[in-house]
Amino acid sequence: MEHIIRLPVRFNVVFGHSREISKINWQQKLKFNRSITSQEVFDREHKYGAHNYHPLPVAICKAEGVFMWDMEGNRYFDFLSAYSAVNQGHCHPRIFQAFVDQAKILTLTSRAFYSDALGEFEEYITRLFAYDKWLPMNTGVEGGETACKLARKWGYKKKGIPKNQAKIIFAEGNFWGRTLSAVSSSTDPLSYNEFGPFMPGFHVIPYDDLHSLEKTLADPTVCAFMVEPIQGEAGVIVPKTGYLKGVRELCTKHNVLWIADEVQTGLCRTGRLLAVDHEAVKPDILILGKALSGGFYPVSGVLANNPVMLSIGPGEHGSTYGGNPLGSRIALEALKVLEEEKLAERAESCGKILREELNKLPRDVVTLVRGKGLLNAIVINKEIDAMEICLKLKDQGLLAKPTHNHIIRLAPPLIISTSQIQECAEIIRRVILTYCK
Ligand code: IF1
Repeated sequence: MEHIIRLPVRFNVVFGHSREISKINWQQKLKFNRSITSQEVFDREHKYGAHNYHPLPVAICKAEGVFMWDMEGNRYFDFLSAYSAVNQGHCHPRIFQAFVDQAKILTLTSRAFYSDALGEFEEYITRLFAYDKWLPMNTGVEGGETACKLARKWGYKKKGIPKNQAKIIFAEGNFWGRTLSAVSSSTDPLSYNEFGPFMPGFHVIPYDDLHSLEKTLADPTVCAFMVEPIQGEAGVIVPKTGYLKGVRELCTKHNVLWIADEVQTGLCRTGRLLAVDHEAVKPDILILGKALSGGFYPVSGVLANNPVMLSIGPGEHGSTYGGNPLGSRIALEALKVLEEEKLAERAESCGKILREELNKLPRDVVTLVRGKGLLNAIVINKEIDAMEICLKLKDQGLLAKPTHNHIIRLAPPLIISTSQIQECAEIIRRVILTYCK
């Protein structure tokens, strides 16, 4: 049965993108509201879709800036940002425009031919991050795969590692995706159990531990150390100040490539363009994804200088969609938005306010607050069910997801305003206070 959904008063909101939003025809957008209920959405996905996720029971049918709406027209603050893919806010009008403009002209050539868009993007991104070259892929995990392949090639060609003996070192608690390679380095049984046999040549050492790293890197068959500057999936684990500098020094000393996985921490999320900027260090291979397209399209890739990047030649790596003109134009605009809207500065200042407010919460419920910029987490007293808290937050108009049972990640789009951050901190406080004895 078709019926028009009447919007509650709170639909008339002030959007994160302020005046620019007029470019999107809001009336038009509302027409996409479906005539089914949230429950029907849950049931249909459950019936026809694989059961590889356990989503929060909320069915989203549209989003704008920092907000999402469900089938019944309830509005929520998005405190997940699609795992940091929508740093620029949902449906950013400028990225949307770039998307539409390019989609009308040329979307895909494959890399069998040149396109005018790829080189333009490559020039921009390599200048922005000061690397010689860009290798484009689509998803974050492909970025990780690419980095590992580059490191192995470099290891054999440049470091002189004997055939098939190259080792790549990872940190305990790492997460870089779901492929067989990625789960081969995982220390989370849920990720790797019964998916073996695993990729050989992968080794794991403790995170935030320079002593273990130094011992491991002395092995001349090690070609790379891959690490997240802040571990996301592990529960927003921030290493000690000086860790990244130490990693840089040790990798240089032992002629080992440092691969930084900035798929989640990169692109202004932590209050700097890159999380490694907090310690002013430069990885040999930098992996980017997620927010590189602001949520419009999967765009990922790696940056490296010539000695590393040119160790791979034609036919040795690639992807049908990698570096496509549509993705390239979207990513170009997504990067410009980050810069021009000063989203690193906003993440830094809003993050400070958020952590300040969260730190006022009773310690018997919120035992720890951690994070950088707008990549944050609260650790909940183990006796309390974090999922239940998230359901209460949802009822109060804020969407966040628990991880590892007792951690709640708090990562809104970076365009959030200071007054909105205050409003959200108040929602979180209200919910947390219901657990005080
Ligand atoms: C899922 C968490 C986030 C990543 C880092 C590479 C990738 C990711 C540092 C791969 C992906 C995701 C994917 C998402 C859950 C998720 C996640 F909950 F596991 F912890 F973001 F916080 N490197 N992270 O965090 O990127 O191939 O997915 O594009 O559902 O698996 P991808």
